[in-house]
Amino acid sequence: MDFTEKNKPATRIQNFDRLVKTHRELIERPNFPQKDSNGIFERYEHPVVTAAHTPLEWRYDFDAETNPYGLERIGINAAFNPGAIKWNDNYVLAVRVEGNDRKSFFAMAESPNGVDNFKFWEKPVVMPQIGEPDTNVYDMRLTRHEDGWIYGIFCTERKDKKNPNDTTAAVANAGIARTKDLVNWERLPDLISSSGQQRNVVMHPDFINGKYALYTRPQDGFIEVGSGGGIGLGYIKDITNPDLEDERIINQKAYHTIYEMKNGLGPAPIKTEDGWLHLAHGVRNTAGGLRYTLYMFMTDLDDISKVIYQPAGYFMAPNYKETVGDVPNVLFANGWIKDDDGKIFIYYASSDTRSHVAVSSIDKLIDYVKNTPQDDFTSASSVEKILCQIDKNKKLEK
Ligand code: M1P
Repeated sequence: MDFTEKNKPATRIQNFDRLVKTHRELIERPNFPQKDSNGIFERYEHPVVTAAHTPLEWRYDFDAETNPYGLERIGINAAFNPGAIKWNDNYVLAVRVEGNDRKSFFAMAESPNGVDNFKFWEKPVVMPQIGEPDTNVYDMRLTRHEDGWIYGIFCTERKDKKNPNDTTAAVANAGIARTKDLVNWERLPDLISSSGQQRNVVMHPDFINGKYALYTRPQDGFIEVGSGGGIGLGYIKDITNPDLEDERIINQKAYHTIYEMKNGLGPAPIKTEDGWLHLAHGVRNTAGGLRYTLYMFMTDLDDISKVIYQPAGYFMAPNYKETVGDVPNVLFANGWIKDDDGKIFIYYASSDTRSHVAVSSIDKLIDYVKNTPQDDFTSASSVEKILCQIDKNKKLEK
């Protein structure tokens, strides 16, 4: 915050010092791993970014003359679904910031250690508009591509003009932008695909046979995937004319699983010696509404369309506190960072409200993906696996 004399208003609002103190205390609050862990990952105690972390200058007019009551002028409702990237040795999140007006935009928040002290950059991202303006943008996945650019692929949402009288009817597609500095963005045309709508589109970091590879989630409607759905994979020859070819589903929805209703890829996959490690979300319906959990799978290094491991069930589900928020019972992740020492920072959001971190390592996640039993889709086979493990453990006791 620049509080130099030059920028100082004639008289500041009377609550200025208190606001600054409370904000600073929140941002500088240390964050520690929670005591309970399943060994696979460690959740951290506090969310890393919330609406209250957004800069005071975005929300308050500090001038007592024009804001005599010291009121918040521009409210921020939520800060969630962040993309993530390691940047100049720091951890940078491309946060989906949502105003009280329900419009989302992107803003970068940076931390020196990945778990606390996340500070927003001075200004939100100014996303160039080409063609029909976006009504709303969200859920940016950042990919450092081997072509030298950093791509941000995000959902762009606009009114469905085919249903002019339905004020809730929308069309979702993938917006594509690229940058070299995370500040100046070049907007490319939106994804051209044969599906009615697209969400959860993610760019693969390497060229595949000289083409850009994109993970997709084709869907018939805005919320319902309908006859579409599943995580798809398609290819683009020229990213400045992003015409998706050969799209096919590589990770299907399946009856009576945590991804029964829909699924979608999270961040770009991480390359390991054993395969490409993927983090995704799965959605099932319940009497209490949709439930979003995170799951993992691994694809072949030589054939990125081939799933070679997929543990049964979820990797992470909302804990009690995380179930509460604007859209309850949701965990969603579209950002993670792998450090050179193998540490993995998984950035996830709870209930479309706030952003958290969980920490693991590449070795643990490979072990998790390869050695957690896969789903055989019946209760009897799940019992069978428990019995096998009991027997194995019994032998150890003798
Ligand atoms: O509200 C939960 C999530 O719903 C959508 O995800 P999906 O398309 O997979 O259902 C997105 O709007 C996402 O931002 C949101 O977190």
